[in-house]
Amino acid sequence: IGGFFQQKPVLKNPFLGDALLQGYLRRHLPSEVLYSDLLVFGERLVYEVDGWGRECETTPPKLVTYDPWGCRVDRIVTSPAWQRMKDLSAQEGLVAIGYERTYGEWSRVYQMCKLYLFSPSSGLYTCPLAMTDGAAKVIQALGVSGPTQEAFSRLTSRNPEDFWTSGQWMTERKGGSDVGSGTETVALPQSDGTYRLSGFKWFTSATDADMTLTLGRVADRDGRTTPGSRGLSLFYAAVRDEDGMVQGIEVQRLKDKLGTRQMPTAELLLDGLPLSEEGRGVACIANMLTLTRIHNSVSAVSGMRRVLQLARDYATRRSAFGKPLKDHPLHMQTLTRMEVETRGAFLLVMDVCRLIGREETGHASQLDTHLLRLLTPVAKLYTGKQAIAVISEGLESFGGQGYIEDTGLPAMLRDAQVLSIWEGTTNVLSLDVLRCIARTSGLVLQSYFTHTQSLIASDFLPSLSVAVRSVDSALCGLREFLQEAVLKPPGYLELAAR
Ligand code: MFK
Ligand code: FAD
Repeated sequence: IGGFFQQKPVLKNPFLGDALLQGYLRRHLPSEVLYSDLLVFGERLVYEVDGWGRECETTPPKLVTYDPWGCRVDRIVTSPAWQRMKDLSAQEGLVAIGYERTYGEWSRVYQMCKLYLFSPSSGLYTCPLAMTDGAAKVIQALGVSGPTQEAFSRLTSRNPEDFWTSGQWMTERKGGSDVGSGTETVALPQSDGTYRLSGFKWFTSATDADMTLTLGRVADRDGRTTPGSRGLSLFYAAVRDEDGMVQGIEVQRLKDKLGTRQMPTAELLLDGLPLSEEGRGVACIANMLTLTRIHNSVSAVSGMRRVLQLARDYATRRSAFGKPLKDHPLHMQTLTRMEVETRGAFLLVMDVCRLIGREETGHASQLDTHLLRLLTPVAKLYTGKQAIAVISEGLESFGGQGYIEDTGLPAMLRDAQVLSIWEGTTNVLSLDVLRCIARTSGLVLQSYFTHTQSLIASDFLPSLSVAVRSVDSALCGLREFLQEAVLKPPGYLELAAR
């Protein structure tokens, strides 16, 4: 009925459509091989992978608790598309690139650019990849040996047959932000040097992982444990046996979530899980947190970029009041505001990726190390919030269609909402920023101002303005504390306000 049908927005090669990304790479990493890898990957995303991403959303994972004969199996059934994402991730080196280091200190930037292109089409597969990358980093930092040697080579493999993903099981019912006092899982030493874990993990994403890193409290002979985060140790556990069945775990249920529905998030009962490595608890897993928080920031920016690419395309196809939306100055002003936010966030996040690449390849100065420590939580907390706002605005730019489920647009907003919650909420990360300022007697902040001065000198203003707003946001509501506890003598706040 009726003669008019609206053309839909068309996804084009996200690499070709991103002048800022291309410009950034040309400036810092001028490599034809890399450029052509991203170009080809961009085509693959449009013609192959984006459809799998939708399939992950429409065919969410299911938990099969018993087999037909009544045996407990706790099998998480994921869509074929989710399986294909795993193979693709290995083939494309989405974790491996960070460890092969073909581009030296710029390898992380390359890897994160590729993930930035992949993320909005990935059906949330970037979540297990973030944790996999974080686990590989922790294992590498602790020294690759014994069973973790095999784990490391699998986590960083390009061969789909060998490739493993990892979980990051920290949160328990009593504490997600405050894992130090909230963790009730007990680790009992065994005679063979391994540990058996007994506890309940309240949020475990990508529960179909092959291994996990998790926290527990080592018990002495009498079963006594040390309270607080000093009592926590880090454990490695292979989650599956050779037939791919979970071992030593009961999956209580899969969570019914606002978004991220493509990916299983379970409640797990760890019961006699055999373990091999004991680490240094919170301090050790902090390596993982740094990297997964960077992944989170990359996902946030890529969500903003994707909604903008689609909104721009739609503005050429949709007309109102006698002309295309692209010819309405007010509509274009809205898109331009989103563009500025996205560009600033991209530059901030890439700067953090650059810093971690320098640190991992031994090129980091003390200033770089300080900046990485300060800007990782700042970028995560700021872009997490920013993505929700920008993507919400993006949905509005499609009018009513932005609210219609099978356009795929509402899922973008649902999935963005988690970015400010997991991997540390906004306030918890704000406190992390303050803690690192306090623990370095303000040195990290001094490094930040030195850095921003050099950015002004090098015309890098978009990154600067976002970074300044980010720090402001991180410090918001905490100024009194800051002045009293840390900043009274040097007066950094006054400096920041200038
Ligand atoms: C698409 C991308 C998706 C990404 C994947 C998402 C999947 C979802 C995965 C999750 O959500 S996993 C769960 C994430 N959970 C959190 O992020 C917990 C949030 N809470 C915090 O971050 C708290 O600040 C923290 C648990 C770290 C506080 O614990 P404590 O024990 O009170 O910390 P404390 O005493 O400040 O620090 C203990 C040690 O850790 C210290 O080292 P030392 O013992 O050597 O002095 C700290 O320096 C170190 N540390 C803490 N935070 C750090 C850090 N080191 C470096 N960076 C940090 N951010
Ligand atoms: P709480 O710590 O109870 O926080 C509640 C509120 O209090 C928040 O607003 C917080 O900002 C605030 N708050 C807490 N402490 C302070 C403070 N000191 N000052 C000011 N405000 C404070 N966890 C895992 O370990 N592994 C996973 O795979 C995983 N996957 C997840 C998947 C999804 C979809 C979601 C939603 C969560 C997942 N989580 C996972 C859990 C997530 O990391 C935690 O929910 C998060 O860290 C917050 O912890 P909490 O839920 O205990 O909230």
